[in-house]
Amino acid sequence: MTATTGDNTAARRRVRVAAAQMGPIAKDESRGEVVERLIGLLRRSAELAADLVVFPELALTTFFPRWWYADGDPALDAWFETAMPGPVTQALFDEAAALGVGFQLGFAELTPDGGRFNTAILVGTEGQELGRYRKIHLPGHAEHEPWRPFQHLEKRYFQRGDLGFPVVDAFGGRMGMLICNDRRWPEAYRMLGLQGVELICIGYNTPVHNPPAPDHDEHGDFHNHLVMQAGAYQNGTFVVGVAKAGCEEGVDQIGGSCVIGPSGTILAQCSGLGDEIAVADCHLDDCTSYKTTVFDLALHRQPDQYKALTL
Ligand code: CDT
Repeated sequence: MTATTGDNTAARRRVRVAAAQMGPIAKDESRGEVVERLIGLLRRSAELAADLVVFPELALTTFFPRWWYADGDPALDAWFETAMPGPVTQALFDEAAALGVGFQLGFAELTPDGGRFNTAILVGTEGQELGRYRKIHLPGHAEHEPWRPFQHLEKRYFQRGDLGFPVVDAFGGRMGMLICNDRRWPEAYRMLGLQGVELICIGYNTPVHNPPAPDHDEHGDFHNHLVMQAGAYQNGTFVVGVAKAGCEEGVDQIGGSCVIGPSGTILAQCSGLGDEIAVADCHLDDCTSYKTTVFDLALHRQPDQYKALTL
């Protein structure tokens, strides 16, 4: 665990953020067991006086898109949540409210009308949902590809998010969410940057090995930080990136969960591949010098020259 603290004058807006990395979740680990792990991370974060705890993408289950399921297979439906909170996850919301800590949680969402999304929610210190984001950049493939050592079937199991890139004013600042592969796309950060975002929460599950491009594997940790640090700096915002890490059902996933400042530098980082917390104070007013000078978006952007971006 690493910790950074800065001065805490009343004039400066400060949110203490815990990047709550998780180690692997086994395929047969129950929701109840996972929620107990999440509650443990929540309590440890509260002991560190965190205001906001950020959990990974699809934090309630193993990363199930690595397996093929035929349409309509009830085993696929079992990975999805039909209510949030639901009967099992309610305990997490209750504990957060009792501790007075907010959190961001990723999960697979099955809506009443059959919509399937890779979703994250932001929950306030009273256990109330403040905002919801549904992943827009879905990686991988839609058909079974047996040549792969493991599947990445997000394009099959999820629809593209239909909520845009929302921001929500909470924790004394302007918050946004992205999910995993979104973090590799500058447009995703910029959509939030254009709305004045000051802190972006990002959960991820990233295999070390990318079967279609194995030559990228050795750069996985570098690429992870490269894109998040650039996204932070180029939009004058804090970024909190949180992994589900370690060897999950035979697939190694990267760690490197961290809190990044608007300078683009890493303020705190997990060191291992298991359940671990990295905490940092995010002084949100530190965003201002970036947002009002080199990345004054209203002053310096040249959108009429960017038309190809929306073709
Ligand atoms: N979960 C997720 O989005 N993972 C992707 C893996 C890319 S390789 C198909 C990522 O961008 O980390």
